[in-house]
Amino acid sequence: MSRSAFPELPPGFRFGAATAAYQIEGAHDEDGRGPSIWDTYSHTPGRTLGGATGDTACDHYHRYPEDVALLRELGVEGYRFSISWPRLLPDGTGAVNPKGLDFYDRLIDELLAAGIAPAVTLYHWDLPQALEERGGWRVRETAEAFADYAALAAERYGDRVERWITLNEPFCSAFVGYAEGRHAPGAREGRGALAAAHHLLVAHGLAVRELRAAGAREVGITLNLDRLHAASDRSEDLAALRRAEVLHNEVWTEPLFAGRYPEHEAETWEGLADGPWRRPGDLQLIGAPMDFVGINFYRPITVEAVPHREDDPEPRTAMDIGVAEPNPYGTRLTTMGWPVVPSALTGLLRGLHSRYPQLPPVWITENGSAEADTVAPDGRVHDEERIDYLAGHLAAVVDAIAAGVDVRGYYVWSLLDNFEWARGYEQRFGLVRVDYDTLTRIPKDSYHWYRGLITAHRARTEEPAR
Ligand code: IFM
Repeated sequence: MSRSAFPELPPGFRFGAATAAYQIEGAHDEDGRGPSIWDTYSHTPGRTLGGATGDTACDHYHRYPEDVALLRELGVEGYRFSISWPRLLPDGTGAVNPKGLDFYDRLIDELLAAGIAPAVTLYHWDLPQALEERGGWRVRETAEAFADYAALAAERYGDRVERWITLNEPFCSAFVGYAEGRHAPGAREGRGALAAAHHLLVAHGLAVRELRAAGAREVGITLNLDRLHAASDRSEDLAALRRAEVLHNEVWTEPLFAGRYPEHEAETWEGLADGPWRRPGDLQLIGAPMDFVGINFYRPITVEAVPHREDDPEPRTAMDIGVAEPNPYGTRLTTMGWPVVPSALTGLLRGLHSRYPQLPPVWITENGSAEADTVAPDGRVHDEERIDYLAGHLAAVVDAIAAGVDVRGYYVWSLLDNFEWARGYEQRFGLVRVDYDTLTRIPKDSYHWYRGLITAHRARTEEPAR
């Protein structure tokens, strides 16, 4: 067991764990669920490592009582999971699937019975395929369909859900999905990606309106903002850094927290940004106040200029910004190849806090590491690296709070090893190991460490009973 000291978070700070529907549920064609873009993408040869799909994943759809028992034993106060849009609405709009609705009723009730507060993400990348065929996030109708789906979910589960997250990491949905093509739907279009980014923000705004109308308790969004550095002080790399700041961060933070589009967007996209997808009133819609912002953080990114490809039909896209290799930070890499630099989380949070006076309270909605876990002869998983990673990043949160950032809680990514998108099942992020042959769950040492941290936090911060 690791000796990593427990970081001391303030009284009232909350601990949780996170997952996402397509990454764990499986049961992809069961009980009326429709296909999502990730079903299509993962079933397309060559798209995912080893042809991995989410067809079975962790079989959470059938094993959720066991997984909730693991959460209860872990001692977390909250569980962040996502609803599969095509499980509720197989075609994205129209006919509702009652068995899909029932599944999340059962999950939520199981959580509440275990004393765990549900935090629901409405969109963690699994767009109904039927909507992609009608244009996907390139078209505004998808944002309108999302609002209807949000209203349906809020109406059904709003009495029991503590926290609603409209979108998870819209950067990935828009730019990794529609510009780089490394995620579903696998498109490579600069223009389509910019329209998608805007429609995702509109979808968020419309969903906030629906959630508020249904009396939702707390409403926010989850962003994967990045702490960025230039690979050198060459003017090309500094310009690449400027573009990356727009693309990774300001596309989202400026409309959400400052009521404006990014100042440097025109030079970033050479005139493409301000497309016909923008309508009067959109900024007001997108910028409606939220109760919190979720931040997913894993690693800092170094950018360097990559020459524009002559054969690229679009002027400038995410594909023009390269990530410098190897690790310029001189620190350990996780198996994702990501450098471990906890201070970058403090820097990111402090930067947001000083730039945006309107920033709502922050929740870290994902943080964790993929490691080369193995089962030791004693039957356990001794994942010291993950424990060090978590301890370091929680200490970074302590530093951010000390510097004045209002951080309320932390959801570790992830409860379970799961389907890591295009990288299949090789990357293991879980506190709990999943054997993909037997679907057996084995709590790792990091699980026991996190439980110890939560217990120590409670003992240190809670008022003794009189
Ligand atoms: O697994 C993903 C998750 O779905 C979104 N945030 C990053 C994680 C690790 O890559």
